[in-house]
Amino acid sequence: MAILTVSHWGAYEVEMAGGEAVALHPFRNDPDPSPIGLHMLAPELDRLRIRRPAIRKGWLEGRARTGRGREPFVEVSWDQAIDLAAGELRRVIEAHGNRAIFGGSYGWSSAGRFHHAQSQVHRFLNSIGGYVRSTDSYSLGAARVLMPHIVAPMDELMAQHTAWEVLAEHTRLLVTFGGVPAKNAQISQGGAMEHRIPGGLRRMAEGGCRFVNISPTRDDLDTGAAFEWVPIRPNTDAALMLALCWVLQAEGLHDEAFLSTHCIGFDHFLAYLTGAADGQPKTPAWAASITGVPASRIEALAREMAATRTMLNIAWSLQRAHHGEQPFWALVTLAAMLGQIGLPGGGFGLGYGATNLMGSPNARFSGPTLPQGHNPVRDFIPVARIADMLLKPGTPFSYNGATHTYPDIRLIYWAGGNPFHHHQDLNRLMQAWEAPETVVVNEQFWTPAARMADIVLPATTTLEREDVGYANRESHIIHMPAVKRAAGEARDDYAIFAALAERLGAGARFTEGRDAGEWLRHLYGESRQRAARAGVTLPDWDSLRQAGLAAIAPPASPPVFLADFRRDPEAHPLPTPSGRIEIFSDAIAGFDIPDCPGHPVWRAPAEWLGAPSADRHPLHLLSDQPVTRLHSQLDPSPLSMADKVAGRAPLSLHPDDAAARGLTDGQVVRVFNDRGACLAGVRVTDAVMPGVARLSTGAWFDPALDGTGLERHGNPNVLTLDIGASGLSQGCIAQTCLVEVEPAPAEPPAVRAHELPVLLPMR
Ligand SMILES: Nc1nc2c(c(=O)[nH]1)N[C@H]1C(S)=C(S)[C@@H](COP(=O)(O)OP(=O)(O)OC[C@H]3O[C@@H](n4cnc5c(=O)[nH]c(N)nc54)[C@H](O)[C@@H]3O)O[C@H]1N2
Ligand SMILES: Nc1nc2c(c(=O)[nH]1)N[C@H]1C(S)=C(S)[C@@H](COP(=O)(O)OP(=O)(O)OC[C@H]3O[C@@H](n4cnc5c(=O)[nH]c(N)nc54)[C@H](O)[C@@H]3O)O[C@H]1N2
Ligand SMILES: [Mo]
Repeated sequence: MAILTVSHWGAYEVEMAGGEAVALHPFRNDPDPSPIGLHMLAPELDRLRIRRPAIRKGWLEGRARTGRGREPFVEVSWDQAIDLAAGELRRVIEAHGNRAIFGGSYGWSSAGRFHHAQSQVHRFLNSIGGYVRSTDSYSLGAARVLMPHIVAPMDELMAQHTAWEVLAEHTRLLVTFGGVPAKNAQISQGGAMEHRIPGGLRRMAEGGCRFVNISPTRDDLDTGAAFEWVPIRPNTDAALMLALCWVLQAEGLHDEAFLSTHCIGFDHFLAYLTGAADGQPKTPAWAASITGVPASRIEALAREMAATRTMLNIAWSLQRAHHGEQPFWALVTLAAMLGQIGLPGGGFGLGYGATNLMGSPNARFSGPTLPQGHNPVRDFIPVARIADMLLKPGTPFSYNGATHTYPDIRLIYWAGGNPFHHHQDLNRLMQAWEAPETVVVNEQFWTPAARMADIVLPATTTLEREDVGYANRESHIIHMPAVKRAAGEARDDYAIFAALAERLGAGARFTEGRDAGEWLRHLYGESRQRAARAGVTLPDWDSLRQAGLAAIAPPASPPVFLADFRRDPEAHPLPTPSGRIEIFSDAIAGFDIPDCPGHPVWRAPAEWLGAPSADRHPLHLLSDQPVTRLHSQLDPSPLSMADKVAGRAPLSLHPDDAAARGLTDGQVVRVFNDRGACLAGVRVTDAVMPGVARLSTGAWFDPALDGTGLERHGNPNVLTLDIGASGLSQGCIAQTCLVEVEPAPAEPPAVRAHELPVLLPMR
């Protein structure tokens, strides 16, 4: 086998010459390799590497808090950089305690289990007394809080999804809300070693399964055959699901036995469904007026679902919205009424296509993981409440039934994430970012987050360090040798944190006396024992290094989601308070949260096509996951750049919406609302429904800094809304956003996102 490397996009074969990697090729065992990672060696990326530690000029000279993102950087030696960063950590801890350090450091980092930047930074901050953390994720903010109350924790559910081969054999109808986007399943956290979604969908279609895609966009499903597309107004799916429930109930098509043996609270929900509770029956006509889906189609679809083996699926994007808990809760309720949960090919899926994990059959064990130590600091934020925290220290917020208080942050440490990619309302975040006294960032590239920092420490990439690649339910565990020299003076995050810990008197606590090679051997050894307990035999570390990879066989019988629970709910109760599926949750009802009652409901989001503000901003903006990148990672690569329109991120518009504004394909436009504006390049396509604009995430944030809030590159997050999904979860709601589009001014400002900052030598 050739030398392998692993990224979130999958494994690649490394072509070497003279001891250095010169090219990457698809992994021969992968049936549908992703092109994204093939570009990791591109000179366009290398040019943007951070080569030396760098300090923002205004911070170095007088600790000025303004000037982030505008000022030049002064390059310093590692010794000076470690002194400055360690000195600042010590000063803040002595003056304000560890509660003044925000180390949530959200982000995907890179594949490779040991050099995982999140684990590294958290372990380091714990070794020096702890930090304010963040909970949940941008991915699943609403679902991670909701699902444990009503079925089980998301991680547990994701890893149990019914395997593709079972779906191909048994599912006769797949009704999906938000497609099964194969573009998204290019990735898996830790490495999609065998991409299964394109083949899985094809085999389902060949096996005679019929597909209905309910989505504002058509191209998020590709089965290789024809399918039905039901366009729906964004953020209204909960209303449609309720109407499907209403038809099942009205026509007696619901499974009363399943509801009484495996669920609780159906009666309570029924009062709402029929309108007994609020005077509004959730009929197809009612839902049609909200969703734009014809009432006749809703009625027929409910009957079709009840008549055959039906799998329901929902994209994660639906809960990345205001009241995003509701479509997930309504989907579970609809599936419970159909009564096929736990049967092969029936029931529901939470994000088939969101990553390669859901539906992958291989054995499950916990891979090599760096222990994070103990964090004595109790303060935390729900991950997407960062700007609120920075702007409103001391203010209370509600989360999962309790009230907490935003801490007063003086120092931010980030490694492995890009807040100026991932957060909403970036103009507001820019303002909030002036609050902390110091921002330290470990980065590989001069990303927007690096440019917004005070102390920038250059980190190596996966290609420059030895590691081990593993992801849940994937086909292989893979040794990743270092295949090139580090760029400039870049160091492994581990080495950076070991040096900082040493300077702060916590060296032994952080390293436990191990170097990187010794940690790898140790962590792999532990994981190998866990694998053995799960019935998987792995070679020892030296043999894995020799062989390059080891296969992880699928278990004899592929997973069927919640099959044990269905067979015997007494012996295999769910980890909910009742042990059953909670269509009504006493716990959530007891929290008494105005915007999240005790059962699924339709609540109009703050912005949608039915909102009053749609008069001024009549397009619903979807900022979905990009086809040619993972978030902002590798945005400067040739693959990502080839997808841009006039050098800006492509904005998909329906032909009618383009024509109504006199816009043509390839034109540069200004996308705007009251929060900000960005420039983008128009792509006219009937793959988006009228009234919907699509601007995928990940174009590196390029603020014009001219006081108008204009962004030049097409980053949707200058437009998105920065409020929580609800008082229950406080999740990210990027998909709730109205905009208007107009031609850009003549001679629009050039994009400068991929330029290096001014780097000055130390005087
Ligand atoms: N509008 C809108 N916004 C969204 C979303 C949306 O749907 N719409 N989706 C949200 C979602 S689901 C997510 S998960 C987030 C993703 O947000 P992020 O995970 O923050 O985005 P990435 O671009 O993956 O950022 C990872 C960063 O880590 C750096 N990095 C990689 N490896 C290493 C390493 O080894 N060491 C160090 N020090 N750094 C490293 C990379 O260079 C990159 O800058 O975005 C969210 N934002
Ligand atoms: N290539 C690539 N793959 C990725 C990522 C990436 O950055 N690049 N990011 C990964 C990460 S971190 C995550 S969390 C997952 C996210 O996975 P998702 O959140 O599921 O992904 P999205 O692409 O945002 O949305 C999926 C589809 O939902 C549709 N949709 C949006 N709003 C609505 C709605 O209100 N109703 C309906 N019915 N449909 C709607 C969109 O049109 C889109 O086609 O993707 C992962 N996969
Ligand atoms: Mo995500």
